[in-house]
Amino acid sequence: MNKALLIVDLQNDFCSGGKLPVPKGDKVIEPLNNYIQIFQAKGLPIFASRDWHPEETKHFKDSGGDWPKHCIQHTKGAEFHPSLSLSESTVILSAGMDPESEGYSAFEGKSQNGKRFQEVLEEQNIQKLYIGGLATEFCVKHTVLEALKRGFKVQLLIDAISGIDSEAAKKAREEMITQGAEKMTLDALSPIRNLPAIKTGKFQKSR
Ligand code: VGL
Repeated sequence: MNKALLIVDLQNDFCSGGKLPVPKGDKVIEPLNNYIQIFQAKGLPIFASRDWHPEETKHFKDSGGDWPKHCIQHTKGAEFHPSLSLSESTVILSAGMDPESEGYSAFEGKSQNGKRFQEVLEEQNIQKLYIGGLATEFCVKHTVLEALKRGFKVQLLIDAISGIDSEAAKKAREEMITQGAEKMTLDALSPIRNLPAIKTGKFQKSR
């Protein structure tokens, strides 16, 4: 089964100092960088979705929506967080471009060359997605549920997601699991990474 990593909306506006900061949002960057490293080492594809809104959309408060303006195309706030170590080969999916849609799901996203996410996944015969990012109860949830609905297997990276509201995030997590997502952590994916490094001196002494 072909696997891929999908990082959802790790953008400046959802991190501290941004327009719609997710509390503890920055904390998922380090584990995500570890997942990136693992997938890169195995030569597996990595996708990063981004909220990519026009100046005006029904998603924003000033047009009757729920949210302050955030992740406006080509602004600093819409850039991926500088500490996220995405490589050149990462496929970027831009979502939320339709002013008539909330655009929460990465499946509404399109790659740089205009292909729908579903199309890109089919081309590479990817059937299993490892999903982490922000925010648990919005873009992560909508993306995970949509992936399951479309028949993909989903591994939810529970050590690399964070929500805006902790109760809502907890509920969203439960819903994703009930619908068929499996919980995944760094330790479970790559236990070998967490072994303490061998200290040569000690090693020599104990022989
Ligand atoms: C998101 C709230 C508003 C998300 C996007 O990326 O989860 N949340 N827009």
